[in-house]
Amino acid sequence: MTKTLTRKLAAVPALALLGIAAVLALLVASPGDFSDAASHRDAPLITEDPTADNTDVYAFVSREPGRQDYVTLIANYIPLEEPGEGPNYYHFSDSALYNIKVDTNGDAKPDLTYQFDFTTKIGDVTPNTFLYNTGKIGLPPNPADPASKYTNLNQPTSYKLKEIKGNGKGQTLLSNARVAPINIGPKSTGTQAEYEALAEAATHNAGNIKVFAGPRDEGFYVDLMGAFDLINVRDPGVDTTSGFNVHTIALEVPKSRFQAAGDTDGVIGVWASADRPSLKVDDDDDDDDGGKKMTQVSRIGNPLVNEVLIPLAFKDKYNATQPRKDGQNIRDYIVNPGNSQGGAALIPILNGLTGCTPTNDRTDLELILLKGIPNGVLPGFAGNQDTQNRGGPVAADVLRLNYNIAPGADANKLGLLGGDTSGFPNGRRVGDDVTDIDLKAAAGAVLHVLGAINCPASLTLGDNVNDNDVPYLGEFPYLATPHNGYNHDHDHSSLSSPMVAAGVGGLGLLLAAGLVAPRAVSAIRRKESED
Ligand SMILES: [Ca+2]
Ligand SMILES: [Ca+2]
Ligand SMILES: [Ca+2]
Ligand SMILES: [Ca+2]
Repeated sequence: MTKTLTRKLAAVPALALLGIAAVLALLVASPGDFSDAASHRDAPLITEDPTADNTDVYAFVSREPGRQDYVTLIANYIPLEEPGEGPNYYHFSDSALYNIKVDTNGDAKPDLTYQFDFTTKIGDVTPNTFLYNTGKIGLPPNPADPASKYTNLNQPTSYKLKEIKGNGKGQTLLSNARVAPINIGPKSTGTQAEYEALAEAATHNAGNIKVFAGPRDEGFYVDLMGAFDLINVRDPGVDTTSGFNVHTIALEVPKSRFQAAGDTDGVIGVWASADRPSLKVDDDDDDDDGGKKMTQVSRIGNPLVNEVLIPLAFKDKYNATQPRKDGQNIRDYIVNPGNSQGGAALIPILNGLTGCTPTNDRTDLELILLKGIPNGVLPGFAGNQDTQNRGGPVAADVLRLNYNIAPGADANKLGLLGGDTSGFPNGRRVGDDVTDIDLKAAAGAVLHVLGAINCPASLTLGDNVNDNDVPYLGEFPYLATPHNGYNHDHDHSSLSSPMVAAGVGGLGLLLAAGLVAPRAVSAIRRKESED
């Protein structure tokens, strides 16, 4: 792969490549049908700005023993970050704001925003070197003080963390808090255990909230290389993100804090974003006429929506708009992709593979991705709340978590589709195989198990990459130790293990029955009878 292509690939949010591949396939097949989108098939705007590019967001009840009263929220940035990219390693941008947002009352407006504002000092030990560190990086002298600096670190990054309420009032939770350094190599950061000790010193306590910021292993595993080659599925697939890192912000927040911010039913909606100052140079003097007004340049909720369901022509606008507008802006792309986008959209493409995927009237996807699962559908959902994971009336692409569900003892990577109510789309855990879940669901798996359609091929879809390249942590911040810049590879040799067959458990059947509720079933049957 050429450097240019690698960089483009690195800049595109993971699953976007599936969508691009689909579009390319159509361009090859019938160029005349897609002339408008052809002008948009270059990387969307945010791919020019990887440090502000959201890759994934996670929300789940903490799985660490004794932490069941807490929810872990994680947002990752910088797609396919090369661990050895020195001497000026990737770091959080000083001019961006990084946000994890929580809606407690279902109106798709944030009631709690956790906002990270980073500052990197270049040449903090000495400006008279080209190096990131001037010796082996050591633990801060006063680890209990978040502002105490690592030793020999010549480009330290720190941050201010604010918690902003729905009314706009904020409080500062941390100031000058250190970010974990890059895992450079044995001379700079020692053994893996020594590096992880450095990283652990970047987990801070802000009252009863735990906070971490720094590099981590990219926890999202997927065969982008196969997908990008015109959906060239292989078995086993190749974990394209193997050996790459991301930059992570993570919080562990007590459930009581959501309740204090207005949650009454145990359901929260979570999304992450990045903001940049909007710049405007409008006269010919040398003054900077740009204001300090911040503009959202990236966001993510569910791990499918902008990447594969939103057409290229709308992707930049998606990143700039707010979830509360999703009902009017993007619902039609999700529910009626055949009508709104035509044959080049993912779901019609999947129909080309299965021969049985409905391309319109996808109320099943509307419930999973935009509205949440309504009350009474799943007996496995615990608590006395009046919803399952439906947070409220406003359709929005946010990750909905019912935190009354305790973590499952044997987590199924297929989440709800595998009968595990503590996994995606009830929140999302770091190891959930969202590529397989999303592809199956988009192809009609939920409708199939209900019996609304006969589409067994939908159950077989997946990228045949079934696990991360390195083990996740069993404790906060859960994502694995970042790959070492000096000694890492992307050779994918760990992926020779045979594919694990994906099953749909009994609870999955119940889910399907509820999801497709009478409205969706009748809509699909009506469509079929018209055909
Ligand atoms: Ca709200
Ligand atoms: Ca990984
Ligand atoms: Ca709620
Ligand atoms: Ca997979």
